[in-house]
Amino acid sequence: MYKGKSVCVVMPAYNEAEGIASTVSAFRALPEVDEVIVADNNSKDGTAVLARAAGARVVSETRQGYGFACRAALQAAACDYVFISESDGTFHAADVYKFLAYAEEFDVIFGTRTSKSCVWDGANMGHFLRYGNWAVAKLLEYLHNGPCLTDVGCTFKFFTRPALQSILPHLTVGGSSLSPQMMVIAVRQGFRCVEIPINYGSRQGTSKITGSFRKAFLLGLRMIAMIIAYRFKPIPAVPGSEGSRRRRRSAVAA
Ligand SMILES: Nc1nc2c(ncn2[C@@H]2O[C@H](COP(=O)(O)OP(=O)(O)OP(=O)(O)O)[C@@H](O)[C@H]2O)c(=O)[nH]1
Ligand SMILES: [Mg+2]
Repeated sequence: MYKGKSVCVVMPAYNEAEGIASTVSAFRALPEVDEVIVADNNSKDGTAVLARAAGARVVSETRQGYGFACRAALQAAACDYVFISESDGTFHAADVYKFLAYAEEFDVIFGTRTSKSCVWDGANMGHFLRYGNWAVAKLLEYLHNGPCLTDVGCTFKFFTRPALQSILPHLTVGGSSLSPQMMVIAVRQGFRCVEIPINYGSRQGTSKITGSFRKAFLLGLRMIAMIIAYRFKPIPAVPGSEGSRRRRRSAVAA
């Protein structure tokens, strides 16, 4: 609980036996975190058993893919404040407090791993990934009138329950471009969004997405195509959101 709000952390997991137990335990060790939910994505290495033993609630997602697993994890969350993170030990559990510091002021908070001073030795964040994430985030910011965005691939994010309930039905990506889809929908629905720098460390276990230059490059292209395509899709601001108020103010002014 944090100031009367229940808090849960959800994470997708695909063959993360090496890091799952320590990752779950680190989040569970925070007194504010009420529940950790792991969406096991057909792991063959005992990830689900290890997650359960470490105290997580495990849900299964059989459709293979980062997006499918994240959406299953988010669907299972019933807390007031919902974090999404990763099960490979790359993020620091204590950074939950950085998000919570903004939780009363914002509906959706995105982490960014592109601040050099927060990137630890051994983290998979070389020049290509850092500037690539930054450039695609700037495209998203510009085309969708977002707040300052510098990392389109950071998978540590925070949602208030009403925002998550509104965003979830719009999520369609089953693969690795889910992160920018969540960002586009949150911004376009008019939720109060902000981005904050968080620590990014080395991963436990083997990388499945951005460990290879080719995979990361192709993923970047898919993200760009999606961000551009969404520019032409109508996504009305949710009534009562900051975006709808902004629009109403300009309508009154006109
Ligand atoms: N790639 C992939 N990841 C999945 C899948 N299902 C769940 N995941 C989880 O999604 C997260 C993202 O995959 P990672 O391999 O960490 O990819 P990444 O974060 O881009 O790269 P790293 O720098 O190695 O961490 C991990 O926690 C996976 O366990 C899946 O089908 N494919
Ligand atoms: Mg990772």
